[in-house]
Amino acid sequence: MTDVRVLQQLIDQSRRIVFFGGAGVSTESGIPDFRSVDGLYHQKYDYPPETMLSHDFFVRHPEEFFRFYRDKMLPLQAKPNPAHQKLAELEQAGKLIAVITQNIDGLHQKAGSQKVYELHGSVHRNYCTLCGKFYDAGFIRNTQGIPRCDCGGIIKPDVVLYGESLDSRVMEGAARAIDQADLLIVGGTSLVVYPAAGFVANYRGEKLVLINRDPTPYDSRADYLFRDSIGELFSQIQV
Ligand code: CNA
Repeated sequence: MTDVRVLQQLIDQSRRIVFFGGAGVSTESGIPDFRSVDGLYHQKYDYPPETMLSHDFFVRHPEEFFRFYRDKMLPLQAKPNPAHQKLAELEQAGKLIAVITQNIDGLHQKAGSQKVYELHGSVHRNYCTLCGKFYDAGFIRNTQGIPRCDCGGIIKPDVVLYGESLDSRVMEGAARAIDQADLLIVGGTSLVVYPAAGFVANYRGEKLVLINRDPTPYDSRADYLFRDSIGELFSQIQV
C-alpha cells in the first residue's frame, strides 16, 4: 500500500490537479454507495437500485421511484467529510482545477468547491416536467407520493437516470479538465459505470492516483494505488 507521504508529495508538486470521484467519496458522510458490502445493492429492496433509478422505472412506477428516492437518495442532513473539504481547500489554494463527480448529493459544493462537473446531475435541482418550474430538494423531501407542480405536472429530479443521456456540455467540460490535469486523482468509485471507466481509460497524462477500498478494473493502470478510506487519507493531507 502506498504511503500518505507519497500522496502529499504528488499534491505539493502539482498545479493542475483534477479529482474524479464516485459514491465512495460520500460514504464517510453517512451516504451508502452501491457496491460496498453495506452498499445499496446489499440492502433488501424489491428491485436493484439501478432498476429503481432508471428512466423506465420513473415513468412506469413513479410512486415507487419516489419512495426509494426519498428514502435513500435524499440525505439532506449529510455533511462534507475531510475528502470534500480538502478538495475545496486545494481549489482555493489554486492547486486544483476541477472536481468531476458521479455523485448527486451536492456535498462538494457544500464543502466550498466551485468548479464541479456533476456527471449525473444533482438532487438539489428539480423541475416540473410540464412547465419547467424549479423546486429545491427540501420541497421534494416534504412532499408525499408523486411530487407535483402548481400546474399539475410531475416534478423530476435533475438526476441522470439509467437509460438517460448525460449532459454533453458537462461531459465536454470534464474531458477538457482531465486533458489539462498534471495529476489525476480518482477516488471512491468502482469504475464499472460509464462514463467513469472511459475517462480513466482515456487519461494520457503523467500521473494517475487511484484511491479505492475495493479493487477496480483499472488498478493496474494507476501509477500510485491507495487501498484506503478516502476521507481518512485526505484528513492527513496539508494544503
Ligand atoms: P459504486 O459502484 O458503489 O462504487 C463505490 C466504490 O467506492 C467501491 O468500489 C468502494 O470500494 C469504494 N469506497 C466506498 N467507500 C469508500 C471510502 N470511504 N474510501 C475509499 N473507497 C471507498 O459507486 P460509483 O460512484 O463508482 O458508481 C455508481 C453510481 C453510484 C454513480 O452513478 C453514482 O451516482 C451513484 N451513487 C451516488 C451516491 C451519492 O451521490 N452519494 C450514492 C450512491 C450511489
